[in-house]
Amino acid sequence: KGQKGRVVWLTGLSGAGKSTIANLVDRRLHAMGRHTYLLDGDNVRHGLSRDLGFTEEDRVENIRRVAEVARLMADAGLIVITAFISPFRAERRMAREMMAEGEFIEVFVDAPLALAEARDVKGLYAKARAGTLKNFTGIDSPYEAPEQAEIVIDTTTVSAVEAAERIVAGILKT
Ligand code: GGZ
Repeated sequence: KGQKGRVVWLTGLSGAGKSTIANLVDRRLHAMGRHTYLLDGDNVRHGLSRDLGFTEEDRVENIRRVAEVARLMADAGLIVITAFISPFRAERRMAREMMAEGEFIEVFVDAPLALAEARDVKGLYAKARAGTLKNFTGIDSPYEAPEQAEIVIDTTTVSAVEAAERIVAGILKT
């Protein structure tokens, strides 16, 4: 019997750890024989959304496209894992409403701005503070934290591996 599609929607600041967790979830499900697909900036912003930047308008369009593609893939029976900042509640709600009840799992990868900024793995926060990178989430572009996420990962106390385990458990029980 084919598997039921799911969209596992990770949201959080740049540097919160979304991609790391998403990759772990993807690998773990794959190892269990599940058919998955990971959508993230690496495979979307260089292709499907290559014409888009980081203005509010462009982010809204980016997330709309990601949601539509995720829905198509979930319709085909895949467990789709998405890892985008997706800063706006309205667009996350739109993505949720495209899916059948229970097939959309929102995961808030919660990292305090101060922590993400202190790590600054790619040096983007420094550029945003210096004003050379505009519209940076958390600095001069908003992030609307989820209020109804199915899963909340407090990254100050939960490791990426543990986060992935919790998410996989959450997917398997629904
Ligand atoms: C936020 C930016 C920006 C601006 C480039 N604001 O940490 P990263 O580098 O690897 O992940 C961030 C990624 C965010 O793209 P998304 O497609 O997830 O954003 S959204 O959901 O809002 O459409 C960051 C990099 O792109 N980046 N400029 N101004 N992040």
